[in-house]
Amino acid sequence: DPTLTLRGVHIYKGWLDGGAQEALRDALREVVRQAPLFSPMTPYGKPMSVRMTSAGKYGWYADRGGYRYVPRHPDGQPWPPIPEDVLAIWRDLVSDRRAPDCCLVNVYREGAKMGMHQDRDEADFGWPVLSVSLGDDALFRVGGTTRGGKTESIWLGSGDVVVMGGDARLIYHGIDRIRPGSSALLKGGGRINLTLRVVD
Ligand code: MD3
Ligand code: FE
Repeated sequence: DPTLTLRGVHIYKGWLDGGAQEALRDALREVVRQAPLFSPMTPYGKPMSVRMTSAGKYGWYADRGGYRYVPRHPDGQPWPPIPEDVLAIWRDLVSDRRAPDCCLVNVYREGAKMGMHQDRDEADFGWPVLSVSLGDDALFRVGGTTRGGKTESIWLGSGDVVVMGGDARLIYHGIDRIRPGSSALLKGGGRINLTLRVVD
């Protein structure tokens, strides 16, 4: 059962123990080796402060032409496979009948943030989105299904897993800031967030 539920968002505090976090970190090092991090461009032509890459059938990509899922890294190669440890978290908390198509890897250094947005580039909002936090703590903000309106915030720590399904699937959410130095998991500090999604 979730540790707590905030506006329909289910939060599993400390779902991954230290050893599982280290194994995931090491598997992601291989993903980043095969699919280097890049800074997506916003429609305004300013790069996002979060660096990204993906694993799976599709990766999320943004440039001045907009946001979309694409089958290849910007360097031309297909995205690497989603690590087995990551798929196991999805099977345990979401479904063993369908695997996710995309594992988006977001990397936050000190000062990086993600503005309030909805995740609506997927074909079927019936599938939840699952998020895994690794490394430094992050201040996660959730609102409602329309822009503006009241919001609530919660700190996410390393090993926490969040599942957004049902009415929560289309809520506005973002990351206001990270707390530098709060975790020793990642050499050089910072935070990694994985989001798993069914795309098509
Ligand atoms: C609530 N990432 O990649 S994960 C994203 O920590 C994104 O990097 C943030 O938002 C991060 O799109 C937040 C938590 C999350 C992810 C998807 C959601 C919360 C969500 C979809 C619907 C509602
Ligand atoms: Fe999002």
